[in-house]
Amino acid sequence: MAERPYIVGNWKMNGSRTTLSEARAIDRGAQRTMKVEVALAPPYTLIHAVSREAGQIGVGAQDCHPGEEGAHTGDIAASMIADSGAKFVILGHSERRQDHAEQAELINAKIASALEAGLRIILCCGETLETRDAGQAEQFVLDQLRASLPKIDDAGERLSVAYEPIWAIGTGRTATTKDIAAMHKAIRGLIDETYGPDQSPDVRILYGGSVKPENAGEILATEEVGGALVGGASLTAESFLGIVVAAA
Ligand code: G2H
Repeated sequence: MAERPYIVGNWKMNGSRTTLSEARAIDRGAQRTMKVEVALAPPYTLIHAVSREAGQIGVGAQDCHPGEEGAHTGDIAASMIADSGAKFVILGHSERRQDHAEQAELINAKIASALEAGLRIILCCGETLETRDAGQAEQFVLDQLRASLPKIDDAGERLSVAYEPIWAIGTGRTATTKDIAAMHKAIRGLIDETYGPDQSPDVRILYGGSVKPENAGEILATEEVGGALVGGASLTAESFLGIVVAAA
């Protein structure tokens, strides 16, 4: 079993609210809490600067292009992200699936490219409220993962899964710990089947969706929750480090 909880900030496209000085403050705070693995995915424009200065936190990207290089105006390849100092990439986030109509085929190409570039992956999954209300959440999430879990021998090293119910993202609503536990248990079952007993215990399953200092302790104490992917509450060092402390 992965020993330390993994707390990852996803700064999304929050412009002036995402600064190098806030990243420095997060890094300093993380140095006081070695029991937790802390990471941050700033926008592309800050990856190089943050990774040059970071002493403690892992730095990653929020997405990558599936190709290695070429004429793709405005896109960033996984190898370029790795060259900037990033160590991981978030893929399959519901905001990418929704805003850019990303589906498994594209996400899988991105995963392959990221792995080739030596990056670790945080693969996101999660259902809509409609799907949950129809009683199909578990089947939907497992199908999403079945379609994208990479066939690799070192999943324990390279892969985390983030369960983020779409209806809980940025809404202030969180899933109940009962719902989280049930979904994470189902995901663990699939990861066991896919990667076997040697690798599976080290694949962390993160929860994401309105995690904040006030609810982090309870969520992180839930069975099979190996950490959190945090959006809004990662934008200030104060609230993000509140979550880190709750995880310790
Ligand atoms: C879910 C999460 C981070 P928030 O997208 O990935 O964002 O914590 O703002 O719900």
